[in-house]
Amino acid sequence: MSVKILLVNAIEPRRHFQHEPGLGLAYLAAFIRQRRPNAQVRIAIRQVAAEIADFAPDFIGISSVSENFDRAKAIASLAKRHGLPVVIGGAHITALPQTLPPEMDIGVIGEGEETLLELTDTLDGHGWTPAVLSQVAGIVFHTDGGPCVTTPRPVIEALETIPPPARDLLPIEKGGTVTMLSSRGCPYKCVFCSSTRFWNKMRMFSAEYVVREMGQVLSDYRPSHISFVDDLFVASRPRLRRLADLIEQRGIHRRVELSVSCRANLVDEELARLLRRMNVVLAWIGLESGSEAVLEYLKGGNVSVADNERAVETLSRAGLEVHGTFVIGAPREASADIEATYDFIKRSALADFCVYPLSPLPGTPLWDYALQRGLVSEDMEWGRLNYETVGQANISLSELVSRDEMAHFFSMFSGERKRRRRRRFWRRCLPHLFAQLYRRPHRIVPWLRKRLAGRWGHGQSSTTRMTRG
Ligand code: B12
Repeated sequence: MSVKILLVNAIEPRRHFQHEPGLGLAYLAAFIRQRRPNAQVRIAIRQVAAEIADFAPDFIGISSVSENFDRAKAIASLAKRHGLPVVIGGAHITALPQTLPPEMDIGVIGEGEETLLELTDTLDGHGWTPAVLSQVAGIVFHTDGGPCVTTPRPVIEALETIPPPARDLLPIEKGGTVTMLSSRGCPYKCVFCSSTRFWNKMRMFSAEYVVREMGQVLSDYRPSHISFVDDLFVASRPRLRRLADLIEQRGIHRRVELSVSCRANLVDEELARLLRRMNVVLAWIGLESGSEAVLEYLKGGNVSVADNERAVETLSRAGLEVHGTFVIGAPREASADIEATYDFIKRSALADFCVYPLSPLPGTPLWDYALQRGLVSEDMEWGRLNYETVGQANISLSELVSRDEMAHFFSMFSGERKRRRRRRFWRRCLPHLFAQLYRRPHRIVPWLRKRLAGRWGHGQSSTTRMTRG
């Protein structure tokens, strides 16, 4: 029997992310299709009911980060109304498997390819009975005694055995931005990051694998920009050198711009040169804070404010745009620390930046801290983890700065951000404006309207969301 699987990304329908849905579901689809050619897989974000009616799947697989878990529950209830088994996977259920709700049958913990394959085979075989499920590694399922977590499944060491994501199932526009991943995990343990604890250790696709996938993406989508959404693309210098050589040898640097994530303590002149050779035009860095004490708390003492300054300088001087992300609201962070972050940004060469409220993501030490203080719970309204909007609903970890002061600081940062983006827009737009005036003066108004609407971003939409989740 050929199994039919509908994979759904639990995203708030009203919220549009540039890179949605993530690659996670596309990796699962490619893996199942490669190992079980008869299996049929579809990926849905919206109109899930219509997809169920049209595709009639054997089961539904839902992917969810914590702040969208209530949305995931709603999708599961919908599937249950159609009598379908429901599997949940992703960052949330991996961090809190015991929160598996009755409307979901199985939670897949951690990396999902092998586990989903085994579940697909068992459904096809004896069905998902407790006896069968208790033998499947890396899941949580319901028993009379409550959620049962089975033995952890080891990660796939040979990443090369995982086929590239099934992008044909994703709504990717030709000529636009395509996201890629060249690694899983991060060698660092920032206090707020759930990803590094999700993946546990860092594994990287080889430079040859990455360049092969870039070649495929270029011929399938002719993107103007490839955005690598790795947690830390530059973690291995030897791989970076090999990547730069291979990209140049294949002329890929002449066909597409790239954006990647960096870390200040890894930035030096050679790294900047390697990124420029690969035609990386935009580098994101988690700079986090302008206060040494807060930076130590957030990042663990392996990067300093001086490192951050030098990194922004080095990359900007090499011609890259540097976008920095910062977090404020750490428990022991005082107003003076937040002012230090503001001063850092003011004196920096950052092309753009985002400031987020520190959020206690499940699976992180911050979650445990917030749990102790009764700020979060395992049956909470998960949307309160959303840190897109700063307001009363949000969870504030700060012990020293009031919500009103916090709101004041955020308006200060967004004021500086608007100024900086306006400056950047005109600095980028003016040369093109004069060229347009010279070449096609009669088309200047529609040309300007398009520029103003698109805000001239580098694979960046005006929602200012960086792929740093
Ligand atoms: C790219 C990215 C984005 C992109 C794309 C998002 C998307 N739809 O996936 C954008 C920019 C849109 C984004 C936004 C956000 N992100 Co984000 N994002 C990432 C990032 C960097 C990579 C995701 C990815 O593709 N991973 C690689 C694939 C292979 O892994 P995967 O998606 O986890 O899937 C694997 C397993 O989890 C599992 N699996 C996953 N789903 C399912 C489903 C089933 C049925 C099964 C069987 C298995 C399974 O199998 C897959 C293959 O092994 C991750 C960090 C990371 N490195 O993973 C953060 C991360 C997922 N994001 C995170 C967050 C918080 C967010 C935001 C909430 C931030 C915000 N406030 O706006 C939003 C919410 C977006 C949303 N999904 O609703 C957190 C989630 C933590 C948590 N506990 O919730 C992460 C872990 C980052 C972190 N530092 O902690 N993000």
